[in-house]
Amino acid sequence: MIFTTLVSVLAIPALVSAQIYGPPPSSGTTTSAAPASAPSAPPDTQGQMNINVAFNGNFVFNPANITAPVGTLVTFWFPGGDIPHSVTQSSFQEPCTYLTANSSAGTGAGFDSGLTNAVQFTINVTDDQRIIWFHCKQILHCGMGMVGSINAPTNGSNTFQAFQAAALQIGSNEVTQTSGGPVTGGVHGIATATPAATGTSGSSSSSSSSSDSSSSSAITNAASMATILLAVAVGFFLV
Ligand SMILES: *[C@@H]1O[C@H](CO)[C@@H](O)[C@H](O)[C@H]1NC(C)=O
Ligand SMILES: *[C@@H]1O[C@H](CO)[C@@H](O)[C@H](O)[C@H]1NC(C)=O
Ligand SMILES: *[C@@H]1O[C@H](CO)[C@@H](O)[C@H](O)[C@H]1NC(C)=O
Ligand SMILES: *[C@@H]1O[C@H](CO)[C@@H](O)[C@H](O)[C@H]1NC(C)=O
Ligand SMILES: [Cu+2]
Repeated sequence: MIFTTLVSVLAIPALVSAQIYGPPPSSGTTTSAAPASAPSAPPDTQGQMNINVAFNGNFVFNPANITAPVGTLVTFWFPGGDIPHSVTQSSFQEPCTYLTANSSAGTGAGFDSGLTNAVQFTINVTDDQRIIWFHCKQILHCGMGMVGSINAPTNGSNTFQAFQAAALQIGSNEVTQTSGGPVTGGVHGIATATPAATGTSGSSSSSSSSSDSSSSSAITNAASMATILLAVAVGFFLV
């Protein structure tokens, strides 16, 4: 009887997260960054560069700044686990804000993987004389320095280091961005496909798992993490 009650209580986090995230979570209760279930980024090859998202469970891209000639495919490798991340294009002026179209500059909107995990997302560099800035839109991650750049100079005022410093300056004042799901296209580099589940090649039709997870907002994810932690705490109290 007590055992049954305990099991039901411990099942709550699984049910809650299943409702919010869509696909069922992997077994076991996870209260912190789960070990990556996706393979980490492979070594670069000719014309193909790879970046780890949330490398080793830390809120960073690795490498965070690369130099990539036109035509290079840059693939972002997202880990599994309970915390979705994103690769969202932004600008040097506003590191933690999605880059919207600018008609006076003649530029379109930025690329955005949407909040997701256990996927790959690929950008094709279309102009290596301009800088591609990006960040993770998960709540507070950008303000903690989860930003990156492609083709930023290594000296002067527009370095990756200056960009990351600007994001850290925003810190916890970061404005929460909702995830409307993935956006293809981009400026100076384009995503030709939405994120694809790890192990499969890019596809223009998004898989159900990536679109489900990326349609939840950052707030929903934070709230669900809080619920899970609370339910686990109640479970331990009963023991
Ligand atoms: C749009 O582009 C123009 C010209 O490059 C620039 O001066 C302006 O600041 C941009 N607007 C925004 C909102 O970024
Ligand atoms: C990347 O974009 C270039 C044009 O900038 C194009 O020639 C090339 O085919 C694209 N590569 C892929 C794999 O789509
Ligand atoms: C700045 O970097 C450029 C290449 O990005 C290099 O050509 C130039 O020599 C550097 N200048 C200094 C002062 O290091
Ligand atoms: C990345 O940024 C660091 C710090 O600004 C700099 O030392 C390094 O040279 C950069 N690497 C590339 C490939 O731009
Ligand atoms: Cu993140």
